[in-house]
Amino acid sequence: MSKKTTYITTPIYYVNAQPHLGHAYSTVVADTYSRFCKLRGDDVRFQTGTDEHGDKIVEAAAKEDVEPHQYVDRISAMFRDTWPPLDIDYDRFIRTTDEDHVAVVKHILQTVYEGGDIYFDEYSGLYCTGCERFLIERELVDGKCPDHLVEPKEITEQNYFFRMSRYQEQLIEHIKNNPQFVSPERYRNEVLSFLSDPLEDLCISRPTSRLNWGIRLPFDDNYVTYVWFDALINYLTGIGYPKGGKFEHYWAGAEHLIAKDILKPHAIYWPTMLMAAGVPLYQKLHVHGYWNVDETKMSKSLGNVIRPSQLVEDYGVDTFRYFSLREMSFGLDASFNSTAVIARNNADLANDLGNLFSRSVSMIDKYCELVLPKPDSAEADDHLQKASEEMISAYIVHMGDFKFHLGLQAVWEFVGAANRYIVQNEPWSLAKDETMKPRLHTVLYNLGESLRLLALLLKPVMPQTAEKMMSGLGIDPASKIMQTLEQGGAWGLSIPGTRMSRVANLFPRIDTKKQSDDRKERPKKAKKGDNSAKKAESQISFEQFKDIDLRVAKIISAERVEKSNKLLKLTVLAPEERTIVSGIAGSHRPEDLVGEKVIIVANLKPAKLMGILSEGMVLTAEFKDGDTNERLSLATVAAAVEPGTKIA
Ligand code: ME8
Repeated sequence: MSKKTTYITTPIYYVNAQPHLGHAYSTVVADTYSRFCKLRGDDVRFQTGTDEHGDKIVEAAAKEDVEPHQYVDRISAMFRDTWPPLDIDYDRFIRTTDEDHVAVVKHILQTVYEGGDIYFDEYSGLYCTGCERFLIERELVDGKCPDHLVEPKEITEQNYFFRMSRYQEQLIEHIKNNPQFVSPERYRNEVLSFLSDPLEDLCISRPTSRLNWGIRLPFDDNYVTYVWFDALINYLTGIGYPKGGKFEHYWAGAEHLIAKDILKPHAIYWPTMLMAAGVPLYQKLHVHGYWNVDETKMSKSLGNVIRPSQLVEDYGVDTFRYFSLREMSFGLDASFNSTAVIARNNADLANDLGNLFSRSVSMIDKYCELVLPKPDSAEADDHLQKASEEMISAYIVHMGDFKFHLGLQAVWEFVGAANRYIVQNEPWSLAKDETMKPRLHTVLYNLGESLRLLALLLKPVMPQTAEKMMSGLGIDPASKIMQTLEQGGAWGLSIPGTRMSRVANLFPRIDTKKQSDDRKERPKKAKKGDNSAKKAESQISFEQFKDIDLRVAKIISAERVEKSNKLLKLTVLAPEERTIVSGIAGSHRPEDLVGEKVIIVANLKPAKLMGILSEGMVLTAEFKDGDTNERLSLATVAAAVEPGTKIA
């Protein structure tokens, strides 16, 4: 069976500004999707690039007092250099100044012109330089362009027009018959609502007397091509249109990714252009929302523009990739703030995933000399396997639907299940009993297998982390079981006897204090009521929690400590007899306590209180009795629980 093809594209970014968080997000999404499709077994092509024509670029170059071609070379290179540190693995970086692109734009223009869909006409209209297009009256707010807050200029010009209106009904039909054509649904509805009014034709030329920097019309040398008509065609150029098998092969699987700002050119201009040129329409348009920073629109004038290099430096590439995909519900706006990134790093990555990995590998090290043990076939743990299967099916559906946050949620449910599996099975207790060795081996094998599946599924989102995990697990990334979900998604493919290795912490915790000191010169408004970082800071790892030995203790006698109003001397069974001195005399009468089953910290270092050696601590909750009296309530358990039972 031949492979499904997927051709995923990002917008080609304008070179009038430097790369920022928004560009980084779109490109990370496309890269993750491309890697996910490869994992699914597709034949994938991924394209990004830069949009280099138009008057905005001429203005930006003039500000720097350089020629447009020098300017675009410089900024385009900045975009190109931005991607390797973010692990963006594209197949082509296209520039609209590339020779092959210029030729394809001319070819399409000529085809559409000869087909009768381009005509020459005089036009008067309100032109906004920021938008690089004529605006219609109803788009203005208080007479100004709502995006650029300037009054558009009245211009009368002779120009070439694309007969877009001719394709209005055909486009409406197509969108109605193909629910997946524009998604999420809110953007599909927005496009249909726009199309409920008559569509105007599109002015697709600029006289060279006004703008010289662009692709000349093949049928009139006095004009250059309107930048959007030029830019959209990049999606065809990059896969070899019009000739060659590569074009037909990949175009059949074309999916575009954009943000909501450029919905209209992609959902209306582009499909009608394709119809006029006789090219089949793309398959899907995926539209995401906008990132704000600390709830505020990102803008140069506010000084809150976040650069991709800063993101990598501050948080590390995989933490940024994970955060952006986990935090934004695709299609909706989201707010970026450093507190939230650190919280996700410390809780989801360092605590949940990082600890699962390091504990599992260190137990395999301790009990099996770092070699993956052979599971006892009679000892299968179906529920863990079932949880892994549920994770994989949810992951495939959600990642394929651009619901990355749900895909990752499914993965983290499994991380939680694997962490609970350790607690439930206590490998450290199994290791104490020689007869439990087969069981211990099964548990450790299952942990190794869970980690392999996690590395496989996390590869598209966090390529470096997945590699580190594979290296720790001793699995060659080129091995068959790590190539596609089909080859590696089944449970039980890890090979017993594989030598593993200790690798550094997957995710060091990020110290919020250090971060804020480092970032003093770039102060950030903290999000109101956001305690997530504080919460993450005070969290302890499972390792740390495991070290606290909480047990049920039965009080068999209680008496006041001489010369103390606060202290009681308790004798408890937990299950062995021990003495604990506790400050509960103000809240409890000794005679009421005998027979109570309380919770104690059993491994607290013994300490002398009023000359009595106290071996542990009784847990209590503080409360107010009336306005002033502080009282303590003992944490107790049901009578049927045996003394000495471990609390987990
Ligand atoms: O529009 N949040 O280029 P552009 C999320 N050249 N994504 C954002 C964002 C934000 N705050 N800001 C920008 C152009 N983006 C044209 C495209 S395509 C044929 C031509 C991302 O540099 C998002 O992908 O203004 C958005 O659609 C794109 O950058 C706009 O990039």
